[in-house]
Amino acid sequence: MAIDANKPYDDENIFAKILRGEIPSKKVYEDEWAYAFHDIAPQAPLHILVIPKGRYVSWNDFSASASSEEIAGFVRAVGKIARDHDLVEPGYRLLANVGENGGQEVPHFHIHLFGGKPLGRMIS
Ligand code: D5M
Repeated sequence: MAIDANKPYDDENIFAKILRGEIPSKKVYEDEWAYAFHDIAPQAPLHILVIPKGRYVSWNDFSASASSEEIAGFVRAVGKIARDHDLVEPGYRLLANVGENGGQEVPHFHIHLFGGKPLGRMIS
């Protein structure tokens, strides 16, 4: 079920637990700002989730409240993960679901990175 992105951050959400190491994940990258792991239900041959280490429910509060350093660190991490997976030449897709109409299910901001095949014009 889609979440209300305007609620306060819930420290018991599943990605918070992954960040704390309380539940397992297939990690592909980690630095000071970001943690990335394989999606549990991949929708493309490569489907990675990149999450900030900070406590943000969605793009709404991340874009409004994160420091410039944090935003830059996170964005650079997403780019590095794409390069490290040789996605620059074939291309890939980035997606962030936001709130109820966006179909967001996990209330910790995340970017989906899809790759590994031609993805068509859009995922809806
Ligand atoms: O997408 C939330 C995504 O999170 C969805 O593609 C499944 C994925 N997911 C949920 N639980 C896990 C665990 N435990 N590991 C890896 N991936 C997970 P949304 O944008 O919120 O709709």
